[in-house]
Amino acid sequence: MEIVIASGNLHKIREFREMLKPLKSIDLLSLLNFPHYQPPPEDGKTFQENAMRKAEHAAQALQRWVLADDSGLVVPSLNGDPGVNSRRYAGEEATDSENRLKLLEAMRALKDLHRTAYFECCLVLASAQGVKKSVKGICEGEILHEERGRNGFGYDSLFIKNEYDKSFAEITESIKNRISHRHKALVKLLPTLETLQD
Ligand code: ITT
Repeated sequence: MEIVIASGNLHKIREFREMLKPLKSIDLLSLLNFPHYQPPPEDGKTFQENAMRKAEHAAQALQRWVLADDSGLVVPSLNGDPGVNSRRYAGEEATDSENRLKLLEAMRALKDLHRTAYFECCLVLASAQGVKKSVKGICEGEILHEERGRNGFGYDSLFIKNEYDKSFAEITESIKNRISHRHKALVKLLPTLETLQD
């Protein structure tokens, strides 16, 4: 059966393709296959609210099964920023690199003890009939004092997972896909995905 990843973020789409490869009965599409579709505004207060909105809106509009992801980086010392604004942290049209620079600047005076952070990923699976399942995954670590590595996207080059000595941008995508917040959320969804029939 076909599932549309309700995302236009190429990096996320690639990670999902890789992680869902073992599910042979699922064919993945993404919003790139529906260039005329307009996603809803992401103005929820939580990742879960935003993921729900993305999933319900796309499932209704496309009349298909969809999987929506809302995710981001939470820094408790910054009162939870960048949080749900992770993509827009340095401004509506900000690039990943501008967002990272703003984060480094905001955390410049913070010593290691205050640099803990976590990535959160909320996934919602929905059809035109409504939401089927909602799950979340969290990955805890800390924010580096400078960027390290060139892989990944978003805040990967600033994030180091607890008990690891390489940033998410220094490890390969296939390793990230075995330990990330997105992986942890997806694992919880697998039993449901395996039961879906055409
Ligand atoms: P879609 O809404 O189309 O899925 P988006 O990039 O706007 O794409 P979000 O609203 O969920 O998605 O924002 C996610 C942002 O959080 C993303 O742009 C990164 O800045 C950050 N982020 C999320 N997951 C990440 C990851 O695995 N590694 C690094 N940064 C991540």
